[in-house]
Amino acid sequence: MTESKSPFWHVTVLTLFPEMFPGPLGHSLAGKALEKGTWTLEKLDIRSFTRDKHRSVDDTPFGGGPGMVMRPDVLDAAICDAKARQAAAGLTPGRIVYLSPRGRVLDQALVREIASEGCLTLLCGRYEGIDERVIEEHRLEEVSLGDFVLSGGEPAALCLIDAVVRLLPGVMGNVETAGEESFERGLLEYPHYTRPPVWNGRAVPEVLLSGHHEKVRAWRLEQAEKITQGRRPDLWSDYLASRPAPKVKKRRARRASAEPTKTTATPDGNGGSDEG
Ligand code: 4HQ
Repeated sequence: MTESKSPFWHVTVLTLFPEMFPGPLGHSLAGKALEKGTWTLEKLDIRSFTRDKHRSVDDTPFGGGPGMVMRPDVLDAAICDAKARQAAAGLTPGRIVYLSPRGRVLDQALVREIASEGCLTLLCGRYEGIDERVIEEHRLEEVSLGDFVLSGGEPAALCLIDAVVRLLPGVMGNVETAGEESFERGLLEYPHYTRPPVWNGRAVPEVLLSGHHEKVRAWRLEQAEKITQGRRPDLWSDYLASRPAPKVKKRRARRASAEPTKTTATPDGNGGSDEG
């Protein structure tokens, strides 16, 4: 209980609202891990990099139009300071992410990538966004949480940090670490049940009470596949494309002879190709 190891991961957050961090993360597994020193968080208040009397971080857009744009000089000073502090802490500078609906949409693959890097900088914008030249100057990588509009990048930053931190070694105990989890396999979650076995006249599927682990596995996989196929055709086609042995009867129609492929789980036992 007393191990004090060096942190696995560092994040610097540039924001006008530093009090929003760690926010909800302080109440979860991520918060425990932060206390343990598994990861470190530095918050930099963008407003502290202003130099004028009014401490203004934004200005009106050239060309007209609604709203305000965050000033490049202020953001540049903040980003340079973030880099300098990381360097002083002996950290190898990692990517700098600007949370924006224009960016690559965050998915588990990107979360894994970011978790594998030692250091991340997140820039949270407000108003209409930031001066484009800052994106170019500092090679900001734009990342989006999804196709909707937030009032600021902070909630997106919190989501990204949460998703990354739960992947860090030692944060999640043993749950899901074996890649059992839905997105790790490219599938949505199978249905979960707990006590009581009958609730409001609704019984838990019998196979789950059978104690027959292989049947339970097969049932869950089948459910996960059905749910994914029905709800997320995009994930389903990716899954089909990346499976070691597609579930088609006419395998011989392809050049299957090249690889010793096996069929997936059959009702009568383990014909699976990806079991340990
Ligand atoms: N915004 N994913 C505009 C987002 C957003 C998203 C953040 C709104 C940046 C300036 N961020 N600000 N979607 O909607 O990350």
